[in-house]
Amino acid sequence: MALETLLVEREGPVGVVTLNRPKALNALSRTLLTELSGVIAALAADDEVRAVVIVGAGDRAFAAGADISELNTLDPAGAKRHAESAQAIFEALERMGKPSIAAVHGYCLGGGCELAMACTLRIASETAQFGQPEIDLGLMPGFGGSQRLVRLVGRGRALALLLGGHRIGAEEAERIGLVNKVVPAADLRGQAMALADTLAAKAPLAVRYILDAVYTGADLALPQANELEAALFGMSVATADAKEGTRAFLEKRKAEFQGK
Ligand code: CO8
Repeated sequence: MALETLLVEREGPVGVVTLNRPKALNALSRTLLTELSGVIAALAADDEVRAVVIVGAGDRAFAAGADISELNTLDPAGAKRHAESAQAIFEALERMGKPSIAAVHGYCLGGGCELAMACTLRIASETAQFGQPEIDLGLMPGFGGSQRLVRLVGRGRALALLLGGHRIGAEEAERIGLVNKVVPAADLRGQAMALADTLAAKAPLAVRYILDAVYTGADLALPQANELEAALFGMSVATADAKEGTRAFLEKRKAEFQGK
């Protein structure tokens, strides 16, 4: 598939997706979202891909939001459809069954922040700036941001960002739990790739079950969430990788996981 707005590369078991509209600060146009949908489906289906890293092209932004030039022509019904379609794409990313890492530098705003939040983990360069500035356009987030931000940083902090529309730096984003780690700008890609390689070497079925337990469990009451955990734990014990992992521990050697 020829892509206009994304670059997709493979580095060993890691799929690297570059948001590639640097002149528009990698704003998430309809074309980009459609291409992202296809790329996520392909990466999810490829058993050799064990982790995904998403980065922004150029030196200024991960992504500065949805493409505003496309937003002001939307009618209410079209806007709802657009939001639903982007939400489905971000859900597909979140529920891909393998970990994704947003490696964030520069602006990470609006839909860009919503995309980063749909990734499993976020690493930020010291230069990164996060925010949900939709309010200053007379809008609100529509790609899941009002929901994922609350889940990541808590209601009070989420409301302050959603209603304030202001930007916060990488250190504050780390302090409130919006990002997992802040690194020097020059180390961003290297550290994101190193983390992706570490996750890619884990037992893939156990990774899948943990992601399922966390994301599905978050929407359940604790007793049902614990039932889900027990069921997934039983499934993890049934894997060849669990036998290998426990045997390797007892034999004092490194486990060789096969994804079975
Ligand atoms: N969309 C389209 N183009 C953009 C965007 C964007 N979000 N952000 C920047 N650009 C473009 C600019 O128009 C400019 O293009 P050009 O060179 O052709 O004029 C280029 O990128 C560079 O930007 P600036 O000249 O503005 O650079 P500055 O350094 O002056 O400012 C900022 C950088 C502060 C990041 C500024 O560009 C900015 O405020 N951008 C918009 C940020 C924003 O409001 N994002 C939220 C967008 S709304 C959203 O994400 C809603 C999601 C839910 C939608 C639901 C749909 C139904």
